[in-house]
Amino acid sequence: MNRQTAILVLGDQLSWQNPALNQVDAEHAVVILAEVGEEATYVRHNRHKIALLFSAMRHFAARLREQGYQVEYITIEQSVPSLLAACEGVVAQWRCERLIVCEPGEYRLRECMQNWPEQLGVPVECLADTRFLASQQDFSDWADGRKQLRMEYFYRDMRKRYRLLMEGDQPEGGKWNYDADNRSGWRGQRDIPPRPEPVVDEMTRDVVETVYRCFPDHPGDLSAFRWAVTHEAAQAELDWFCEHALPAFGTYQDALAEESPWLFHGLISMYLNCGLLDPLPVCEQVEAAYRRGHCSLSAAEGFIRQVLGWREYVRGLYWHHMPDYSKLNALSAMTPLPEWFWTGDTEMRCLSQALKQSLDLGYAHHIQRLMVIGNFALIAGLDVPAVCDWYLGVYVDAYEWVELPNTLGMALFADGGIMASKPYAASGKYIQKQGDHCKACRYDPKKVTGEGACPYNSLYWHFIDRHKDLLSNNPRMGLILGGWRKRSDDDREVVLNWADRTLEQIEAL
Ligand code: FAD
Ligand code: DLZ
Ligand code: SF4
Repeated sequence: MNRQTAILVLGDQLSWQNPALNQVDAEHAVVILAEVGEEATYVRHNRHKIALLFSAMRHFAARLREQGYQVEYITIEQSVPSLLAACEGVVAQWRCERLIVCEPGEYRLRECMQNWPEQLGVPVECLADTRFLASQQDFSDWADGRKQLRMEYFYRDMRKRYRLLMEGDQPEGGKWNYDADNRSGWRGQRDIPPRPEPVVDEMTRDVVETVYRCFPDHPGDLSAFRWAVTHEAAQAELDWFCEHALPAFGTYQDALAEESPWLFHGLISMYLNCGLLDPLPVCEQVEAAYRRGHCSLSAAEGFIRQVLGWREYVRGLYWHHMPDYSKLNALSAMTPLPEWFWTGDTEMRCLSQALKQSLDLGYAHHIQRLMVIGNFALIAGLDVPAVCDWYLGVYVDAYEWVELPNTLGMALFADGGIMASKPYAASGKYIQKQGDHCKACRYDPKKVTGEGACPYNSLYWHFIDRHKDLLSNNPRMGLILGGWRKRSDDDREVVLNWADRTLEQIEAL
């Protein structure tokens, strides 16, 4: 048996646009897809994420076979420990002369692959990932010589480059950004459309059973498995979103609702990030919905900004700053993660709901990730690597290129402001304004100290006080710091003492 070229397709590269698949004719290649313990357990991955990838990998392998590819598919039950071991076996079996792979999305794996030519005894070609709209070179060219790498300017360039929501060389409607229209809180103003029932086929049922058996200690309630595992099914999810949720997406983008984990969000990051959807057609479909009058400009712009702007920007930032970025801890945050991060058992209603759905469903929307969980981690000073590993493990859409800048940079300000112009720290007042959790909570968002006071309140001021020197260089923090300094010493002491007490009892909150 001889196939000259082995092609490794990683679990998050399940796309016909994968450049490794476009290098050689099917009859000369053997494609490797491998479910391996090392990838599944390098953090405590949610069973939803493992099941989504294993099932999508199995479906993609079936498609490849239909297209005439020879596929070597290794299941988790074969107990091949690592991707390298999987490649070793196949390269030897088929006497391959080289291995081709599209570059992985995580630095960790890219580093490992440096040694693969020696370990495998054949050349390894690692191809640039062409499935993003800005290459690493594009981002570096944009970043070079800039003092600050703000997303807004990157996004404007991307709008011009891809001619999305443009009128000639001007932004559609005259403004680049309609963020100010996208901040409504949730008070049950309208019906939230029910999501379609998931279609779980036999292949997915098998995977679910296997994942329960092989990953007994991981979080994730797979009785609620609802993810698409093929391109067509992911496209159907996007179609449903454009039809039913997009019109309200902008308005309620920052809302927090007791009644729904999804609100009007897209639920497409998991598909974009594993290759089942490509970003440009997604943006074009949303623009088309606006052009035919189906949604407002602020809804379409709000959505396109996330995919064309934030998603591309965080990836650029990751590769621009790695490997040093992952070690940053600008605020020296080291408090151990409370145990309830792994159960959701806290009486803080907003947090309990966000944690529970993250653990059970593998999903939380942006404001839950940023302003509920991330904000708590920031103001309580939780250990940065532990928080990042938690986020990387828990979400179905998490890969380090996207998780790390969002968590370490945006939520925890541990990069000292490379990503965010000020820390996203907020008190309970913000959470109360954005949603309806507080009504159902044992804590009172209006109380700062004393029995029943919302923990976010005193912790917020504790955060401001302990970082006042660092924050005083930040013009956007001037007003808040000024207000804090104007308060009497006694007043400040009462708040800080209560926050200390709250931190001492963090496990019992
Ligand atoms: P929607 O609200 O419908 O948004 C549409 C799309 O825009 C998303 O699908 C996503 O592809 C993109 N997008 C929006 N915001 C961002 C962003 N900040 N960075 C990158 N893409 C964005 N997103 C991930 O894909 N993987 C992660 O591991 C991840 N970790 C995060 C951690 C923290 C602390 C925070 C604050 C955000 C994180 N995000 C992450 C970004 C964002 O929260 C998710 O992309 C979004 O919640 C996914 O749900 P959705 O598809 O319903 O998004
Ligand atoms: C996340 C993940 C998991 C859980 N399992 C596998 C796997 O068994 N095989 C595989 O090829 N990929 C998996 N992945 C995705 C990889 O971790 C991902 O390709 C790298 O982190 C690079 O982004
Ligand atoms: Fe969250 Fe505080 Fe509101 Fe409770 S009172 S839901 S802890 S913000």
